[in-house]
Amino acid sequence: MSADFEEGQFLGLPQAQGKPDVVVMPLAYELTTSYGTGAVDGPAACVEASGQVELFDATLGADLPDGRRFKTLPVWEGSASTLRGQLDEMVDHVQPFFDGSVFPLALGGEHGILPALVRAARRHPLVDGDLSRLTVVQLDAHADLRSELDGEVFSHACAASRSLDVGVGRLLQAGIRAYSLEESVRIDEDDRITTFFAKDTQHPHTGGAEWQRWLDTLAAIQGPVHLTLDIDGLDGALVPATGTPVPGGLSYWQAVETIETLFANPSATVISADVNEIFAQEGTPLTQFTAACLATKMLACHLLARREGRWIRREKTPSDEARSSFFSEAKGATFSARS
Ligand SMILES: [Mn+2]
Repeated sequence: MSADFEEGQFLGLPQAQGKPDVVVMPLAYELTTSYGTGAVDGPAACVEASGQVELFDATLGADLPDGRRFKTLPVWEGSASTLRGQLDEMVDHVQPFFDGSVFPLALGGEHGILPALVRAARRHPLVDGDLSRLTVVQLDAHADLRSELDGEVFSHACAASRSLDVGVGRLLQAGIRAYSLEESVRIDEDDRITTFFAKDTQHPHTGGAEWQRWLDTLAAIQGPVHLTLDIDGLDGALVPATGTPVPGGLSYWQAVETIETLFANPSATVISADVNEIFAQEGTPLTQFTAACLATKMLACHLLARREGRWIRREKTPSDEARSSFFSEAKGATFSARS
Protein backbone atom coordinates (compact mmCIF):
# COMPACT_ATOMS: atom_id res chain seq x y z
CA MET A 1 0.00 0.00 0.00
CA SER A 2 1.50 3.32 -1.00
CA ALA A 3 2.17 6.06 1.54
CA ASP A 4 -0.45 8.37 0.04
CA PHE A 5 -3.25 5.76 0.20
CA GLU A 6 -6.41 7.54 1.28
CA GLU A 7 -9.03 5.60 3.22
CA GLY A 8 -12.61 5.88 1.90
CA GLN A 9 -11.44 6.93 -1.59
CA PHE A 10 -11.87 4.54 -4.53
CA LEU A 11 -8.55 2.76 -5.19
CA GLY A 12 -7.21 4.72 -2.20
CA LEU A 13 -6.36 7.55 -4.58
CA PRO A 14 -5.79 10.91 -2.89
CA GLN A 15 -8.91 13.05 -3.07
CA ALA A 16 -8.78 15.80 -5.67
CA GLN A 17 -8.73 19.34 -4.42
CA GLY A 18 -10.95 21.58 -6.52
CA LYS A 19 -12.91 20.28 -9.48
CA PRO A 20 -12.29 16.57 -10.16
CA ASP A 21 -12.06 14.81 -13.53
CA VAL A 22 -13.67 11.61 -12.24
CA VAL A 23 -16.26 11.27 -9.47
CA VAL A 24 -17.13 7.96 -7.81
CA MET A 25 -20.59 8.15 -6.23
CA PRO A 26 -21.53 5.38 -3.75
CA LEU A 27 -25.34 5.19 -3.60
CA ALA A 28 -26.66 3.16 -0.66
CA TYR A 29 -30.10 2.52 -2.05
CA GLU A 30 -32.16 -0.51 -1.18
CA LEU A 31 -35.88 -0.48 -1.08
CA THR A 32 -37.05 -3.20 -3.35
CA THR A 33 -34.43 -5.95 -3.69
CA SER A 34 -36.31 -9.23 -3.96
CA TYR A 35 -34.39 -11.33 -1.49
CA GLY A 36 -31.17 -10.98 0.35
CA THR A 37 -30.36 -7.78 2.15
CA GLY A 38 -27.13 -5.86 2.07
CA ALA A 39 -27.32 -3.74 -1.08
CA VAL A 40 -27.16 -0.79 1.29
CA ASP A 41 -23.65 -1.79 2.50
CA GLY A 42 -22.41 -2.88 -0.92
CA PRO A 43 -21.07 0.45 -2.24
CA ALA A 44 -18.90 1.08 0.83
CA ALA A 45 -17.66 -2.54 0.72
CA CYS A 46 -16.75 -2.02 -2.93
CA VAL A 47 -14.77 1.15 -2.15
CA GLU A 48 -12.96 -0.75 0.61
CA ALA A 49 -12.23 -3.72 -1.71
CA SER A 50 -10.90 -1.34 -4.37
CA GLY A 51 -7.93 -0.77 -2.09
CA GLN A 52 -6.71 -4.21 -3.20
CA VAL A 53 -7.12 -3.59 -6.95
CA GLU A 54 -3.91 -3.02 -8.95
CA LEU A 55 -3.52 0.56 -10.13
CA PHE A 56 -1.79 -0.59 -13.31
CA ASP A 57 -4.12 -1.30 -16.23
CA ALA A 58 -2.56 -3.03 -19.23
CA THR A 59 -4.91 -1.43 -21.77
CA LEU A 60 -4.24 2.02 -20.35
CA GLY A 61 -0.53 1.16 -20.19
CA ALA A 62 -0.21 3.26 -17.05
CA ASP A 63 -1.23 3.46 -13.41
CA LEU A 64 -4.55 5.04 -12.54
CA PRO A 65 -5.30 7.93 -12.15
CA ASP A 66 -3.00 8.69 -15.11
CA GLY A 67 -2.55 12.31 -14.07
CA ARG A 68 -6.28 12.99 -13.58
CA ARG A 69 -8.03 14.11 -10.39
CA PHE A 70 -10.30 11.57 -8.68
CA LYS A 71 -12.84 12.13 -5.97
CA THR A 72 -15.01 9.64 -4.12
CA LEU A 73 -18.09 11.21 -2.57
CA PRO A 74 -19.38 10.22 0.87
CA VAL A 75 -21.90 7.39 0.73
CA TRP A 76 -25.28 8.82 -0.24
CA GLU A 77 -28.32 7.67 1.72
CA GLY A 78 -31.78 8.95 0.96
CA SER A 79 -33.89 10.52 3.67
CA ALA A 80 -37.29 10.84 1.97
CA SER A 81 -39.98 8.52 3.26
CA THR A 82 -41.15 7.46 -0.19
CA LEU A 83 -39.29 5.67 -2.93
CA ARG A 84 -40.14 8.37 -5.45
CA GLY A 85 -38.94 11.04 -3.04
CA GLN A 86 -35.64 9.17 -2.66
CA LEU A 87 -35.24 8.97 -6.44
CA ASP A 88 -35.67 12.75 -6.65
CA GLU A 89 -33.08 13.22 -3.88
CA MET A 90 -30.73 10.98 -5.84
CA VAL A 91 -31.22 13.07 -8.99
CA ASP A 92 -30.33 16.20 -6.99
CA HIS A 93 -27.24 14.46 -5.58
CA VAL A 94 -25.79 13.19 -8.89
CA GLN A 95 -26.98 15.86 -11.33
CA PRO A 96 -24.13 18.35 -10.73
CA PHE A 97 -21.70 15.74 -12.12
CA PHE A 98 -23.55 15.43 -15.43
CA ASP A 99 -22.30 18.81 -16.67
CA GLY A 100 -19.88 17.31 -19.21
CA SER A 101 -16.71 18.24 -17.33
CA VAL A 102 -16.58 15.17 -15.10
CA PHE A 103 -16.96 11.43 -15.59
CA PRO A 104 -19.46 10.17 -12.98
CA LEU A 105 -19.37 6.50 -11.89
CA ALA A 106 -22.10 5.38 -9.49
CA LEU A 107 -21.75 2.34 -7.23
CA GLY A 108 -25.09 0.85 -6.16
CA GLY A 109 -27.16 -0.08 -4.40
CA GLU A 110 -29.97 -1.80 -6.15
CA HIS A 111 -30.64 -1.37 -9.86
CA GLY A 112 -33.53 0.96 -9.05
CA ILE A 113 -30.90 3.76 -9.17
CA LEU A 114 -30.88 3.60 -12.98
CA PRO A 115 -33.92 5.80 -13.77
CA ALA A 116 -32.52 8.53 -11.49
CA LEU A 117 -29.12 8.41 -13.22
CA VAL A 118 -30.78 8.55 -16.63
CA ARG A 119 -32.95 11.44 -15.54
CA ALA A 120 -29.81 13.29 -14.36
CA ALA A 121 -28.10 12.56 -17.69
CA ARG A 122 -30.73 14.73 -19.35
CA ARG A 123 -28.67 17.80 -18.50
CA HIS A 124 -25.43 16.47 -20.03
CA PRO A 125 -24.38 18.72 -22.95
CA LEU A 126 -24.38 15.76 -25.37
CA VAL A 127 -27.94 14.84 -24.34
CA ASP A 128 -29.04 18.46 -24.04
CA GLY A 129 -32.50 17.79 -22.71
CA ASP A 130 -33.36 15.12 -25.27
CA LEU A 131 -32.95 11.66 -23.75
CA SER A 132 -33.84 10.01 -27.06
CA ARG A 133 -30.21 10.73 -27.98
CA LEU A 134 -29.00 8.50 -25.14
CA THR A 135 -28.21 4.80 -25.48
CA VAL A 136 -28.21 2.67 -22.33
CA VAL A 137 -25.95 -0.40 -22.45
CA GLN A 138 -26.97 -2.94 -19.80
CA LEU A 139 -25.23 -6.10 -18.58
CA ASP A 140 -27.66 -7.99 -16.38
CA ALA A 141 -29.11 -11.43 -15.68
CA HIS A 142 -32.57 -9.87 -15.68
CA ALA A 143 -34.20 -7.84 -18.41
CA ASP A 144 -35.58 -5.39 -15.78
CA LEU A 145 -38.45 -4.70 -18.19
CA ARG A 146 -41.39 -5.52 -15.94
CA SER A 147 -44.17 -2.97 -15.72
CA GLU A 148 -44.25 -3.54 -11.95
CA LEU A 149 -43.19 -6.06 -9.31
CA ASP A 150 -45.42 -6.67 -6.29
CA GLY A 151 -47.27 -3.46 -7.18
CA GLU A 152 -44.11 -1.30 -7.21
CA VAL A 153 -43.35 0.39 -10.55
CA PHE A 154 -39.93 1.58 -9.32
CA SER A 155 -38.76 -1.88 -8.29
CA HIS A 156 -35.24 -2.84 -9.41
CA ALA A 157 -37.04 -5.36 -11.65
CA CYS A 158 -38.42 -2.40 -13.62
CA ALA A 159 -35.21 -0.33 -13.90
CA ALA A 160 -34.93 -0.63 -17.68
CA SER A 161 -38.68 -0.08 -18.24
CA ARG A 162 -38.64 3.12 -16.22
CA SER A 163 -35.52 4.35 -18.05
CA LEU A 164 -37.33 3.89 -21.36
CA ASP A 165 -40.37 5.65 -19.89
CA VAL A 166 -38.14 8.57 -18.87
CA GLY A 167 -37.26 8.81 -22.58
CA VAL A 168 -34.09 6.83 -23.34
CA GLY A 169 -33.75 6.32 -27.11
CA ARG A 170 -32.13 2.92 -27.20
CA LEU A 171 -31.48 0.02 -24.83
CA LEU A 172 -28.88 -2.68 -25.57
CA GLN A 173 -28.82 -5.63 -23.18
CA ALA A 174 -26.58 -8.69 -22.77
CA GLY A 175 -26.30 -11.50 -20.24
CA ILE A 176 -30.10 -11.73 -20.01
CA ARG A 177 -31.35 -15.13 -18.78
CA ALA A 178 -34.11 -14.54 -16.23
CA TYR A 179 -37.23 -12.80 -17.52
CA SER A 180 -40.97 -13.09 -17.68
CA LEU A 181 -43.41 -13.56 -20.55
CA GLU A 182 -44.36 -9.88 -20.27
CA GLU A 183 -40.70 -8.90 -20.67
CA SER A 184 -40.22 -11.27 -23.59
CA VAL A 185 -43.16 -9.63 -25.37
CA ARG A 186 -41.83 -6.15 -24.68
CA ILE A 187 -38.40 -7.11 -26.08
CA ASP A 188 -40.12 -8.32 -29.26
CA GLU A 189 -42.41 -5.33 -29.64
CA ASP A 190 -40.39 -2.29 -28.53
CA ASP A 191 -37.97 -1.43 -31.33
CA ARG A 192 -35.81 0.62 -28.97
CA ILE A 193 -34.69 -2.60 -27.26
CA THR A 194 -32.00 -5.01 -28.55
CA THR A 195 -31.39 -8.01 -26.28
CA PHE A 196 -28.61 -10.57 -26.44
CA PHE A 197 -29.65 -13.59 -24.38
CA ALA A 198 -27.11 -15.58 -22.35
CA LYS A 199 -28.45 -18.85 -23.77
CA ASP A 200 -27.18 -17.64 -27.17
CA THR A 201 -23.94 -15.80 -26.26
CA GLN A 202 -22.89 -18.52 -23.76
CA HIS A 203 -23.87 -21.43 -25.99
CA PRO A 204 -20.99 -23.93 -25.89
CA HIS A 205 -20.83 -24.34 -29.69
CA THR A 206 -22.31 -21.27 -31.34
CA GLY A 207 -21.84 -18.69 -28.58
CA GLY A 208 -18.70 -17.18 -30.10
CA ALA A 209 -20.47 -15.88 -33.20
CA GLU A 210 -23.35 -14.46 -31.16
CA TRP A 211 -20.92 -12.76 -28.79
CA GLN A 212 -19.15 -11.19 -31.75
CA ARG A 213 -22.52 -9.78 -32.88
CA TRP A 214 -22.87 -8.13 -29.44
CA LEU A 215 -19.41 -6.58 -29.78
CA ASP A 216 -20.22 -5.40 -33.31
CA THR A 217 -23.42 -3.81 -31.99
CA LEU A 218 -21.44 -1.92 -29.33
CA ALA A 219 -18.89 -0.78 -31.91
CA ALA A 220 -21.69 0.67 -34.08
CA ILE A 221 -23.30 2.89 -31.41
CA GLN A 222 -23.33 6.60 -32.11
CA GLY A 223 -23.78 9.38 -29.58
CA PRO A 224 -23.88 9.52 -25.79
CA VAL A 225 -24.04 6.29 -23.77
CA HIS A 226 -24.73 5.37 -20.16
CA LEU A 227 -23.26 1.99 -19.19
CA THR A 228 -25.12 0.11 -16.45
CA LEU A 229 -23.52 -3.05 -15.09
CA ASP A 230 -25.73 -5.11 -12.81
CA ILE A 231 -23.13 -7.49 -11.40
CA ASP A 232 -25.62 -10.36 -11.54
CA GLY A 233 -25.04 -10.24 -15.31
CA LEU A 234 -21.83 -12.09 -14.46
CA ASP A 235 -22.05 -15.77 -13.71
CA GLY A 236 -23.35 -16.30 -10.17
CA ALA A 237 -20.10 -18.05 -9.20
CA LEU A 238 -18.26 -14.72 -9.53
CA VAL A 239 -20.73 -12.68 -7.49
CA PRO A 240 -22.39 -15.11 -5.05
CA ALA A 241 -23.44 -12.38 -2.60
CA THR A 242 -25.39 -10.21 -5.06
CA GLY A 243 -29.15 -9.93 -4.39
CA THR A 244 -30.20 -12.46 -7.03
CA PRO A 245 -27.23 -14.52 -8.29
CA VAL A 246 -28.10 -16.53 -11.43
CA PRO A 247 -26.07 -19.34 -13.07
CA GLY A 248 -25.14 -19.37 -16.73
CA GLY A 249 -23.94 -15.78 -16.93
CA LEU A 250 -21.14 -13.80 -18.51
CA SER A 251 -17.51 -14.51 -17.74
CA TYR A 252 -15.36 -11.83 -16.16
CA TRP A 253 -13.50 -11.41 -19.45
CA GLN A 254 -16.71 -10.92 -21.40
CA ALA A 255 -17.59 -8.03 -19.07
CA VAL A 256 -14.09 -6.60 -19.62
CA GLU A 257 -14.43 -7.00 -23.40
CA THR A 258 -17.80 -5.25 -23.34
CA ILE A 259 -16.34 -2.30 -21.43
CA GLU A 260 -13.23 -2.05 -23.62
CA THR A 261 -15.18 -2.31 -26.88
CA LEU A 262 -17.71 0.32 -25.84
CA PHE A 263 -15.17 2.89 -24.63
CA ALA A 264 -12.99 2.32 -27.74
CA ASN A 265 -15.85 3.25 -30.12
CA PRO A 266 -14.83 6.61 -31.61
CA SER A 267 -18.44 7.48 -32.58
CA ALA A 268 -19.85 6.97 -29.09
CA THR A 269 -19.15 8.85 -25.87
CA VAL A 270 -19.67 7.03 -22.60
CA ILE A 271 -20.82 9.96 -20.48
CA SER A 272 -21.50 8.02 -17.27
CA ALA A 273 -21.64 4.52 -15.81
CA ASP A 274 -22.79 2.53 -12.83
CA VAL A 275 -21.99 -0.79 -11.20
CA ASN A 276 -24.93 -1.95 -9.12
CA GLU A 277 -26.41 -4.73 -6.98
CA ILE A 278 -23.10 -4.90 -5.10
CA PHE A 279 -23.52 -6.69 -1.77
CA ALA A 280 -20.89 -7.02 0.94
CA GLN A 281 -19.86 -10.68 0.96
CA GLU A 282 -18.78 -12.13 4.31
CA GLY A 283 -15.77 -14.40 4.66
CA THR A 284 -14.36 -13.53 1.24
CA PRO A 285 -14.68 -10.18 -0.52
CA LEU A 286 -15.15 -11.89 -3.93
CA THR A 287 -18.43 -10.15 -4.82
CA GLN A 288 -17.37 -6.60 -3.94
CA PHE A 289 -13.83 -7.16 -5.29
CA THR A 290 -15.21 -8.34 -8.66
CA ALA A 291 -17.36 -5.19 -8.76
CA ALA A 292 -14.34 -3.03 -7.84
CA CYS A 293 -12.22 -4.61 -10.60
CA LEU A 294 -14.87 -3.90 -13.24
CA ALA A 295 -15.46 -0.36 -11.98
CA THR A 296 -11.69 0.17 -12.22
CA LYS A 297 -11.71 -1.19 -15.78
CA MET A 298 -14.40 1.38 -16.70
CA LEU A 299 -12.33 4.19 -15.22
CA ALA A 300 -9.16 3.00 -16.97
CA CYS A 301 -11.04 2.90 -20.30
CA HIS A 302 -12.42 6.38 -19.65
CA LEU A 303 -8.92 7.70 -18.94
CA LEU A 304 -7.66 6.12 -22.16
CA ALA A 305 -10.55 7.67 -24.16
CA ARG A 306 -9.70 11.00 -22.60
CA ARG A 307 -6.00 10.69 -23.38
CA GLU A 308 -6.74 9.68 -26.98
CA GLY A 309 -9.17 12.54 -27.55
CA ARG A 310 -12.32 10.40 -27.67
CA TRP A 311 -13.80 12.20 -24.67
CA ILE A 312 -14.15 15.95 -24.99
CA ARG A 313 -14.62 17.99 -21.85
CA ARG A 314 -17.77 20.08 -22.26
CA GLU A 315 -18.70 22.39 -19.51
CA LYS A 316 -22.29 23.46 -19.32
CA THR A 317 -22.99 26.83 -17.82
CA PRO A 318 -24.54 26.06 -14.48
CA SER A 319 -28.09 27.25 -14.16
CA ASP A 320 -30.14 27.52 -11.03
CA GLU A 321 -32.01 24.31 -11.05
CA ALA A 322 -35.06 23.79 -8.95
CA ARG A 323 -34.97 20.73 -6.74
CA SER A 324 -36.05 17.69 -8.67
CA SER A 325 -39.64 16.59 -8.23
CA PHE A 326 -39.82 14.59 -11.43
CA PHE A 327 -40.48 11.20 -9.86
CA SER A 328 -42.60 12.49 -6.97
CA GLU A 329 -44.98 14.36 -9.23
CA ALA A 330 -45.30 11.79 -12.00
CA LYS A 331 -48.60 10.04 -12.13
CA GLY A 332 -48.48 6.27 -11.79
CA ALA A 333 -49.83 5.86 -15.31
CA THR A 334 -46.87 7.76 -16.72
CA PHE A 335 -44.66 4.95 -15.54
CA SER A 336 -46.63 1.92 -16.63
CA ALA A 337 -45.24 -0.16 -19.47
CA ARG A 338 -46.44 0.69 -22.92
CA SER A 339 -49.07 -1.73 -24.05
MN1 LIG B 1 -30.80 -5.37 -12.96
